[in-house]
Amino acid sequence: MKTYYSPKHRLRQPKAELHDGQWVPSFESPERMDHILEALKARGLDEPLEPGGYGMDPVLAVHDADYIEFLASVWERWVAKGHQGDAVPNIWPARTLRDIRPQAIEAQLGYYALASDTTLTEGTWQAALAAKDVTLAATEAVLAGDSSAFALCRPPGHHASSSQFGGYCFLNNAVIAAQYARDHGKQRVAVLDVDFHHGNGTQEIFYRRNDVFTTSLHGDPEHAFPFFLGRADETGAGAGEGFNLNLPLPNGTTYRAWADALETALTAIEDFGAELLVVSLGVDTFENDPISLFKLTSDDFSDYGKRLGRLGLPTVFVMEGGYAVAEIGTNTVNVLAGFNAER
Ligand code: OKP
Ligand code: ZN
Repeated sequence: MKTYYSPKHRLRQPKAELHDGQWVPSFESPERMDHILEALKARGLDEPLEPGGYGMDPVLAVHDADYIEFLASVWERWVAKGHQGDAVPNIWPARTLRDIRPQAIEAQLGYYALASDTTLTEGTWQAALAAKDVTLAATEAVLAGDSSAFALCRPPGHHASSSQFGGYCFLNNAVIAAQYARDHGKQRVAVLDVDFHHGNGTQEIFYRRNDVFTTSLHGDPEHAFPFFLGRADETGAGAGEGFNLNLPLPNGTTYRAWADALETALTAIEDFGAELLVVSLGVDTFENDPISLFKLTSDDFSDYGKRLGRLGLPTVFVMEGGYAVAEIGTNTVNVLAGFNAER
């Protein structure tokens, strides 16, 4: 399995994150990638490859043009206005206000944000662009005939919607991959999201479509971020009715129940007739993850990697979350090695 990676992710170095009422080091850190690279090497997986450039068309195929213009220019505008620190959204067109887009950058930050956990920083846009190129390179490898590929990217993507950032995400890498596969010959594509958090952006972008099946196992949004999307009754709309499957699970879920839900998702992917699978690979389901609530062990990641391998589909793995930094490498590589063992 080829791995694609770009050191440009380091250009995103968020200074801090407001957590439990305190500014703490950001959970979504550059060091996450170092630990995964180290584990790939230690376990004898292939050396990472650097991606080429894929331009903006694959991005504009799934994100709104005004949102992309905002992301591309926000840092310069923020600095030009004399602001010193990182840009943090803190006012929204909330339910009791007007749904309008004022010109002030402080207002646009909220207009284009879904949470204040995600700061905009000097190199964020360059890092996000590199992440989508890493993902597109992995997708291209699978479209060219590789059985699978791994996009080792950050920032992650699955919370990014057509027009909003948040949950540490800016461009939805998995969605960009799925759409790219649709535009390059695959008729039916499935996105399986195994990150602890619901992939609200992935759901939103494909919600009205029947050519991309989306399914997500996640902490019940009654108790977990992103709270406002991810319930089981969200099954798609219009032509997309029946093409979104949410499998919310309670706090404290262990592997037995998680693996049952995975089988439900895999069966649905087979019934759909997927020709290519994109896996939003978050490993924050781990028992010691600092911001998540499931209880998977490192061995469980190997087991579900095997189950994914047995599905037999061309598969693009796209890195999402995972914040237990000391174990993120082991858990990620366990999935990939388990998958490889079945191919
Ligand atoms: C991104 B991904 C801690 C909570 C802040 C919510 C989690 C975003 C997770 N202060 N943000 O799905 O792993
Ligand atoms: Zn997550």
